[in-house]
Amino acid sequence: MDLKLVLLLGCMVYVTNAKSKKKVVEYTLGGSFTEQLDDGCNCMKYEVYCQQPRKDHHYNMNARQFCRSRSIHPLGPKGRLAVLNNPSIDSKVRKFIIENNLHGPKCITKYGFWIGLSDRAHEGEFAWSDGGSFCDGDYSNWAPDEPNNSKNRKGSGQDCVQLWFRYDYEGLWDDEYCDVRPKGFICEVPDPRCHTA
Ligand SMILES: [Ca+2]
Ligand SMILES: [Ca+2]
Repeated sequence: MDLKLVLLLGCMVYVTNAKSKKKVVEYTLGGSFTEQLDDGCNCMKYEVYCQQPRKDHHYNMNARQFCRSRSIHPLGPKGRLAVLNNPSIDSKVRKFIIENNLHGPKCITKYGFWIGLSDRAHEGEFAWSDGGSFCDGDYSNWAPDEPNNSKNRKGSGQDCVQLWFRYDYEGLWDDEYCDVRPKGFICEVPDPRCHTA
């Protein structure tokens, strides 16, 4: 191999490693469960992660990217922030969090978990992380007076949705600032063979 090319490759590896080392943020898995999908064949694994470290900064974006990197097998389909677009899976996830006390201080202190719903692209037009639209009449589970797109802390408002465990809301939905407070988050990871581990 040409010496220049070898040197160039060496530099590229070095830079990539330096970058990835800088980016590594550890997340704590609070718990997970696997659900069989309606097709009777495939499954979805739901992974509940505890609150992000404060240094994560771009909180929702980093949670989103992390979920997109998750897979059951290295070459298997990738995950995403959880799509809780029906009452069955929405209530199962909230129940799992409560039964395992993940809404308490052992897992989160900032009251919420990111899910895969946002109106980041167009204000007021929410969409799911799998590309699914969120239309009038579709299932929703908003907390009272939400989504309110509050601008108290940031002029651009609130565009990222959390399961909210503040007051007596046991995981009702709230639009929240995407990068003001660290949150827990919920990934869904396709599991074509329904592994339970
Ligand atoms: Ca908004
Ligand atoms: Ca709100």
